[in-house]
Amino acid sequence: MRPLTDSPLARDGHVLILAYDHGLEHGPTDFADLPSTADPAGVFDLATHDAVTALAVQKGVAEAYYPSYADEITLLAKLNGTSNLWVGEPNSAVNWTVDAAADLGASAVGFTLYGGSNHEVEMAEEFRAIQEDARAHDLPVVMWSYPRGEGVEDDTTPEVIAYAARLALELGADVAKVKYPGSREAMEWAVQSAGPVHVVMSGGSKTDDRSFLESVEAVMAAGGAGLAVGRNVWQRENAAEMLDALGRIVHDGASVDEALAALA
Ligand code: FBP
Repeated sequence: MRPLTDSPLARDGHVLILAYDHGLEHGPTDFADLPSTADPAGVFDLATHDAVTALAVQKGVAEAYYPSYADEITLLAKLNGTSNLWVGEPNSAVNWTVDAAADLGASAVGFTLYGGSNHEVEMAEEFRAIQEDARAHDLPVVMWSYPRGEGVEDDTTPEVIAYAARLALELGADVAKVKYPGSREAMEWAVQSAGPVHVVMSGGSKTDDRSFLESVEAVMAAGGAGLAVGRNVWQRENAAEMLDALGRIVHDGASVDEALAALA
């Protein structure tokens, strides 16, 4: 387990990952309200913001854009992913090997595990191979730990999110990316359950400024390491200002009211 003080994913122990794998996971509808967001270059530009500690993208986007940004951006290679066109039990194709991601210059790798899916067993076995390859390359591993499928009625209850965080520890991830379980107390349970694994919140669909920032503040107060966020940043016209605000909470320990001052 690599502490965040020594991790390429963090600054001073705090994590602010910008996620942009939505073109695969959700499709172009995520770009419809702000069509400029379909262009990866705009999001790579955003990821050069001081507050961002890493950018998570899939292989094709990384191959096409990362070489031009290699000096400015820490690449988190998202190794598996599935389109929204898939209708079966939650599952995720492994699209990228650790070796190829390392060759491109990735500083960390990410993998989605759908605990509770009928495909959990094969996904956990795929994770094992990736985790061991990542250890060989000295790359930290972020688990998108998203219980869902037939075995999971509600994927954001405190019990499910604590279990999601624990799965990351049991299977050997360095960082657990989990959905917000609705309160600081529930997030504390997730953080405790993860032991030495660092827990970050998954951003979720775009919501109003205050509610979103309050959830981030609660995660930090609960002992979380930060967040990995996509739509709540780049779906906003004022995305850079939102990163200013997030940086204040995640890196500087500011309150929501102090952070809101960054949003004109
Ligand atoms: P958001 O902050 O936009 O929710 O992005 C986080 C993320 O994990 C992305 O990496 C991924 O594309 C998406 O959420 C998956 O969301 P879901 O599977 O819940 O629809």
